[in-house]
Amino acid sequence: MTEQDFILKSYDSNIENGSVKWSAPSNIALVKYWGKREHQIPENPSISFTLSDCKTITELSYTKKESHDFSFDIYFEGEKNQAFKPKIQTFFERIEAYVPFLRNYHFRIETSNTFPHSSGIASSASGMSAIALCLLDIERSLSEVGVSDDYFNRKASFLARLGSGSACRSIEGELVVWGENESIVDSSDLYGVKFQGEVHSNFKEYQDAILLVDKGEKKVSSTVGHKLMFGHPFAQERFSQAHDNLAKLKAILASGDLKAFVKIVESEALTLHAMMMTSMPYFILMKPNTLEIINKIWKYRTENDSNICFTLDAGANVHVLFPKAEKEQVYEFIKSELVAYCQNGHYICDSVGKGAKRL
Ligand code: 2P0
Repeated sequence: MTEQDFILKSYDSNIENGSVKWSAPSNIALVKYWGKREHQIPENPSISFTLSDCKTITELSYTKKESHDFSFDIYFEGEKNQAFKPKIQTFFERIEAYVPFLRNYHFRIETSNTFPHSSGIASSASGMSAIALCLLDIERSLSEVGVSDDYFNRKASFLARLGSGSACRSIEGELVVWGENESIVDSSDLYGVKFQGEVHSNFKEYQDAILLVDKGEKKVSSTVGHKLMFGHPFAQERFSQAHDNLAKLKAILASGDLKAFVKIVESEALTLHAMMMTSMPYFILMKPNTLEIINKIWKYRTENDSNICFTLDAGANVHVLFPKAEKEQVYEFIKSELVAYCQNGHYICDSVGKGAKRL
């Protein structure tokens, strides 16, 4: 599909008001997106596990108005919020061509997260996908032609991408690919697609314990980090490595080879941070406790013949990934050895989920 396929051509402009509500999950990338071109086009493909419990819940109420400027109010966890306004304004500007009714309504956006606000967990993926889904739901009510579920999900992902790249991977579960790659049929730079390959039972209900090492605001935003991949000395190698890793991961997901999975996933996390450390200007988002945890995970893995591994987002927190079969032992290990490195002893227990839901 191309951008043209996502332009809403005709709609019923007589609907006065209404309200829709969606929950959308966060996701954790296994092969990382780092580097983008204009219009939120990724430099390389990525694949992520959709999470189950870390979610944003958004209600979008709309009331007809004269068609002039965009008009919206945001309430975050019950309180009127000004801080998110510029991001939503930019989002509306980017998507207006595809959802032309935006100027016809005043929107009241009420949103909340199931995870703590200042946890260092990015809410842009779940937040942008939730609002994109609400808009698509409104579009479905206004549209004069029926839309298939497939189109609905693709357009929701397409809009979410224009809000925040990784958000396009937060519509469906359990694994989502974003970015063209030879080994993935139907993959696209424009939206995320549900991974259709075979997935071995080893990867079903995979666990993700998110260790909150640092809940503070990041020193360098992801948007700035992506930009630093322009002219980065290792960029081209990195982009082609991501293509290879995705193809390898596809085979690993089918075979159930947990040892090979661990290698790809940890290498991707460290490569992501290596790109940050070798950009100009360079920066480090890991903290001393991030490294303490990584070393403890490696020790535990060797001593217990475990398949536990870690991955990192653009921050200091550690996502500890492990098969469901190891759940009990790994949580014992986390409680006895890793909690000490978490800020205020906080961590979140999550697992792979099935995607967004209409509420
Ligand atoms: C990812 N991250 O694949 C990578 C790995 C963080 C580390 O996508 O500028 O918030 O909104 O497109 O999606 C975070 O970047 O950036 C991200 P924008 P986004 O999940």
